[in-house]
Amino acid sequence: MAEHESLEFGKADFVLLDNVSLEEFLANLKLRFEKGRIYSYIGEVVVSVNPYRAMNIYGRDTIEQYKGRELYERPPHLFAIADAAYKAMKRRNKDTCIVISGESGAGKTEASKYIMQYIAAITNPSQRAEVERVKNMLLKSNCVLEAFGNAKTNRNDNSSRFGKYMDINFDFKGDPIGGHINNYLLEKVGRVVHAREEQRMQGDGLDLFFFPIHISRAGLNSHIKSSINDSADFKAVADAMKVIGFTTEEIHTVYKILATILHLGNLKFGNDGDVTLIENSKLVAVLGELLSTKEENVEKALLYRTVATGRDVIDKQHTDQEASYGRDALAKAIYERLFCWIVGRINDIIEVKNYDARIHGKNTVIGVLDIYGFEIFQNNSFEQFCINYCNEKLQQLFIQLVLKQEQEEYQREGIPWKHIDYFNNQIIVDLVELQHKGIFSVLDEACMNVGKVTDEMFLQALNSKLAKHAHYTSRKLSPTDKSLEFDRDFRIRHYAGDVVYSVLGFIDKNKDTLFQDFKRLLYNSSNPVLKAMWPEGKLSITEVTKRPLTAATLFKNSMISLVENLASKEPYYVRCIKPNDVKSPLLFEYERCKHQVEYLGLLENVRVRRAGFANRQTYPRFLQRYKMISEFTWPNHDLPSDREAVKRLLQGCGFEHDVAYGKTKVFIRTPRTIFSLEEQRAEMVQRIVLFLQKVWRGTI
Ligand code: AD9
Ligand code: MG
Repeated sequence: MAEHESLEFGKADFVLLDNVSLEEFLANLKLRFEKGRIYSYIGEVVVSVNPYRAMNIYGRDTIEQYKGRELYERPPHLFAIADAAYKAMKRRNKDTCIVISGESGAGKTEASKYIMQYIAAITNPSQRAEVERVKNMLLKSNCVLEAFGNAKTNRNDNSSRFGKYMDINFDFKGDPIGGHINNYLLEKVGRVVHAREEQRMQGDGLDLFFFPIHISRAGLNSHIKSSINDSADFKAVADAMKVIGFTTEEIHTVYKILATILHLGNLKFGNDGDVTLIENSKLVAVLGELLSTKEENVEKALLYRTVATGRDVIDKQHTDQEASYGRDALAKAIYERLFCWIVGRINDIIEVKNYDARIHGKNTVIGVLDIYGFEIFQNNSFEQFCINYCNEKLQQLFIQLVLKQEQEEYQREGIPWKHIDYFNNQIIVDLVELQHKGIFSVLDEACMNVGKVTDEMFLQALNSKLAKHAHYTSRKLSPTDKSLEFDRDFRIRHYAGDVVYSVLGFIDKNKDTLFQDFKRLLYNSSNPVLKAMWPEGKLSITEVTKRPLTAATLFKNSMISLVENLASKEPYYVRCIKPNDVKSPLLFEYERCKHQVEYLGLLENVRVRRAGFANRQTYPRFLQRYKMISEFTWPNHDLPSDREAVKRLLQGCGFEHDVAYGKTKVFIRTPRTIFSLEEQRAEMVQRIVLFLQKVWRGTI
């Protein structure tokens, strides 16, 4: 429970609500938002509402106020949770993680950055140069990843199009010595192939890389325009890359790849009878230059594919449609490869080096997870499906851990536990990921079929397998359902709401194939950086036999290992809420917030926490805070244990009925008891202060 806040700002911890109802919860959330109190607690979970304005609460002075303090000693803040995770790691030698969730635009990425900044600010008091270097790298890496991995969407101007999990490693002193980033599925369609407006790229010296001035059909979308295209920001990204340790050659290759993607977007195909042609063939020479390969090789890879028929290898000409498809696949693939390569290079540079666990003991970790939030667009496709599945997985983890932890604590402390009902979204997780029956399996099966399988056939397979599933509907299964407009739609009832997905593109995106010819083209580049990005291009056509894992399988596997990893650490949670859809700092859209509070399970969270005991503290800590209110404990007690002393204190105050004594902690059921203890404490503190003042003045 946070003190130093008057009730004028509402209740700092939702556990203290008089009644746990949706109405009271929202009234409190709204009041706090309107008073500029964007953070609150549910026990140790931070609830955050996006303020959509600059808040003066992240500066050095605020950091100092949170450093080393207990959660309830200061008003709710991200810094408090970061400090708690840090303390747990340092004092108890535990790996911890901070899981930030909430829908698109709710403030996850901003929160993750403040958390990192806080950790950077409170560590390395002795200013060791190597630690400073590592911290600088960790912070700078964010800037680079955002430049390449974020984009403007309808929901968020700076939307994360990739999921990021970052481990920070600490030495035995608690100072950062390195880190590691895992990135998850980069959503690249909106970014590379379907840009909406004409775009320009500007920046010092970029002419060298033949950046096209007008990009008519495709290009990087407008976020790159506002970050990378603007020369100042472009320079900031390039500088950050330099600081991290990218070589000039590497940075130039990055420019060249970006220029390649932009030029590919302008490439048009046509045909002259049976012959497929590149209409603006001048571009091919530019591409050859950018990719450090011969013009004719580029042309050939764009227009032909090599196929093995028995013993023979022949060149088969693409139709102009196939060539267009290949061009888009190439643009997406090199963008994704570039992104993964950047992450890999950053990892090489920030990984822990020269740490000998035999001498210094195990190095411990704080992980910070910032992933793409739940999304509902006008048109939802495979990417939204993956992103929303990811959010289901995280919700499942929250349900399990928050309940599990609570349950375990009661058990550990020998206190009886009563089960609280909540919606368990496992059924939706299963709908997506279950072997043989889940949507991913059905999709993989469709993709495995030889012969032409269409998206519509995939939908039929879903319908026949999932007709009875409570969370699945399609137009065929529910012809009168107005939300399902087209025969190619299916709808999932997600924990966070209904989403209608169009199956168009599912098969293609899941196969995520790139013609081998392109891989060989890039591998055979004389630019060593580019070549290193495409090792599989080494294989000749007859050597390529293994079917690569599908996008869905890769994503599912990465999610499963992410969840395993998080579950193995001590988790801390930040639950972000988006107050409105118009990015307004003033508007608290009641229905939108209500919906989020509901699906995030926040009310259940409060109930579990209270069911429960609103407050728990170790015996020594409790005494430290309240010992002045009882003659048995002030200034010191002579009872055999702190536990006994706390018992005597609480008996003396008449709270015996409202508490339980665990092995190491006292559990207090109702918030009122805590209030009352706090009041008595405040009164005593004041009396003591008055007394001391008198002593000082010499009147006693
Ligand atoms: V997505 O799932 O990546 O699309 P996020 O990450 O949840 O989403 P983000 O952190 O990017 O959202 O926040 C969106 C915008 O809200 C930011 O660009 C800021 O303009 C604004 N925001 C969020 N948090 C804060 C804050 N603590 N203070 C001020 C904020 N502005
Ligand atoms: Mg984000």
